Amino acid sequence: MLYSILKKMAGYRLYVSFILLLLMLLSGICSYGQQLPLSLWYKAPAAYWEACVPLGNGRLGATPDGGVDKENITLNDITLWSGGKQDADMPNAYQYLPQIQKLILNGDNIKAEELMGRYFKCAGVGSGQGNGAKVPYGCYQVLGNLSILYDYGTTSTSANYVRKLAIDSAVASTTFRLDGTGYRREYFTSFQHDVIIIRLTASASHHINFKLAIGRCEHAKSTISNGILQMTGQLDNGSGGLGMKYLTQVKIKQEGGSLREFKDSVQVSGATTATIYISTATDYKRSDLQNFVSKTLETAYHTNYSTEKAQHVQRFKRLFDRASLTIKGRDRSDLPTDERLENFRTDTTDTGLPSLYFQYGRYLLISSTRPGLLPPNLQGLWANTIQTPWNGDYHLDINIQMNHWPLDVTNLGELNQPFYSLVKSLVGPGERTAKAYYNSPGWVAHVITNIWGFTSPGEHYSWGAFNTGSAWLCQMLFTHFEYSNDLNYLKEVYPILKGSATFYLHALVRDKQHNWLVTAPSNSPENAFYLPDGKAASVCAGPTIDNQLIRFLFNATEQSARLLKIDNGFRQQLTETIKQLPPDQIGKNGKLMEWLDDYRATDIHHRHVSPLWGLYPGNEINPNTPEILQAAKALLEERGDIGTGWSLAWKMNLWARLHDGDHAFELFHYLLKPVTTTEVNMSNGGGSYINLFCAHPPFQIDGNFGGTAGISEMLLQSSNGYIEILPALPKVWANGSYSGLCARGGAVVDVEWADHQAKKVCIKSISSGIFKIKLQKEITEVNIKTNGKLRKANVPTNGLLTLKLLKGESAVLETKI
Ligand code: FUC
Repeated sequence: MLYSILKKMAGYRLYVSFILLLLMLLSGICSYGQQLPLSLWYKAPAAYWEACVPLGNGRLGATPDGGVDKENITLNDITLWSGGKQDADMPNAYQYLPQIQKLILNGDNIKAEELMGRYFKCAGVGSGQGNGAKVPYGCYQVLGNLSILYDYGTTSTSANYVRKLAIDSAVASTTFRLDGTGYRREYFTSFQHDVIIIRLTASASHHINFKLAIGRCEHAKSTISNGILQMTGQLDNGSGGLGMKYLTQVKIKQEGGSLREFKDSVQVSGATTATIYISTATDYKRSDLQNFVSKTLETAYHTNYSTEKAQHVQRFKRLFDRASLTIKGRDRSDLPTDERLENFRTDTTDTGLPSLYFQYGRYLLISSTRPGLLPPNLQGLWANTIQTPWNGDYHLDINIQMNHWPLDVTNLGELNQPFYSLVKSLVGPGERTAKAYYNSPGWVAHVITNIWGFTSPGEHYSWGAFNTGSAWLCQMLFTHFEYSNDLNYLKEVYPILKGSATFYLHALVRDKQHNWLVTAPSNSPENAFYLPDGKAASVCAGPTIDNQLIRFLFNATEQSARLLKIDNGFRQQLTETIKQLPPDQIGKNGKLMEWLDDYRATDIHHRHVSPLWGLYPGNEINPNTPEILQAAKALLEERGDIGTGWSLAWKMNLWARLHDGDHAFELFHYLLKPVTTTEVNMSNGGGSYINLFCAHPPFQIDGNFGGTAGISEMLLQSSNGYIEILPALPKVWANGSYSGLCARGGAVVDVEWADHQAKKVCIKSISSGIFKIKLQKEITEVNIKTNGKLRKANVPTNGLLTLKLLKGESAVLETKI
């Protein structure tokens, strides 16, 4: 009986192995290259917060420092904000609008600014100049710190220390030996049961001794009962009252030894293993705080550790494993990441580092947002202070958008949902702001927003008047559609686009000099210029970026209405208005103009490269507009390479769009410049900390996402109506492969290349359509395999190969030179 069961099982196993092998072979048809193991690792504990490895499950974050005797684990919850809902609109601001517009259009920008300083800014203190923790705007804040004091009963020092983050499984570890015993800690923020878990083990029994406490430097009360350590508090609402509540519980499961409770800490002695569970939540959109936190804690606590970990890894991998990148060459993963970063300063042959960085951006995105919650903020979801830089908020003039640049192209489309839902939540407040300042229907958002729906202008006109933040958000929503071709999604977002387009249709004013329709007042984000009389001003009409953004929005809204077969009249109105928007202009020095008039910028190296929006992420500047393309390049050259972290990443994408892979790589090289300072630097300090977090400085995550997008943009582009394979490959990336990158139109692309030439390209279609593939010009022969049939294709004279694919079909192109 037993024999026959075993025989059946063996047969079953064989059968399963066969199926697995078949699946591997089948997926291998299109999936090129094997992803090398991916990790960040160090030989010493983190000496400062930006050296800690980040863990996150889209809601909870943890950054353990891996200290041997004393460990600090910084804890985060992406919803933990001070401040609260407020009405920050100046109710009668619109009354001053005609006067402000007239002044600007007559060249009296300074007088316009004076008026704006009084009547055309947000009511109150706005973001508190980026320090909004105690004002109504609020601030994203650290949740607290878990501190663990270990006791090894020895004065010996540790050996073989390794601190590691496996970004392909979202598990961190710390290992070392002490007096002959091996110690191991494992940490993860579970995607399964939504708790933070730390497991302590040792190679010998009863060797785990520690004291654990949880704290926060304000608004926190710690208590203990029935072995559960609890921290609770309520933050400032910024209006003199109490705001958001939070609750954190910690419970330890141990094998062997004993547990003692103190007033606000616990002590574990002589355990063989100990697993620490941290459950936490805020009352942001939740009324059952206590219930949720306890229930989540108990569910995880009663799940077997290995099962929990396996499920966590599996859920994470479901997203992470969709894309891979291998650049052949040297892989210096033998070096600890801090040394590797330092080595890369002079040795760019470490082609494993760009692959790691690419995947790290995807790791950080999966870890810092999740459907149903919030998009990644300025620091993703990792913060170690109460007053996070710039409030850890959502800036709409580059930062939140850059956070989402890699999303579609690197196959993480569902992570668009939190972004979409944040934008949707701005429509209501944005309609009130549109009325208050512009007496206009539709909705508008300016430069900054928070989880409380802030849409008013910023507190100072020099940066706070930029009013196409909302158009830029809409561009992101529409671009997501371009990748998926999902009409149901388009139907959902259409009212948001229409509301935004409605706003600009009403708010644009006639610039009599050129007879164009322009925004006024506005800024070219955070930059200023000299007026003819030599005075510096920031407020203007129709900066180039506004014209480009509105053109994109109107076109996208018109196209959406056409696809959805609605709003004919509205479509016509959009088409008519598009013709009246200012075109991109070239100044007398041959550079793309940043403003309507050919003003000189007060800072020609300014970090914001706003007029180049039309080149990337927009697409109106492209090879079909050669003169403007040239002028855009000239402007980019004048701006120079050096900048803040995100500015480097933006320029990397721009050089990729200009098909200059080596220059894009140079920018990537700057992005990986080792940085240790966290002092704010607004001009030239960009680089990376040793945990590969992007340094603005201070730490700001947009550069990570922009860098990942930049690498993708070097490998694949699809912004001009066709799919371009390896459009900006640098010399140092001669051979390699990737799989799972996505192109507009609904294609998933895998490529294998050698000597800078694509050898094999696989296009999988996720939505039926006609795909145009731009071949590298050296290619002389193409064989196409569709549905198992091989045929030789004529190499088209214009280099564009057309493929018609039904949903789910794929084509393999084999090319020869
Ligand atoms: C904008 C940028 C800054 C910084 C801040 C968070 O103000 O100009 O460089 O990224 O956002």
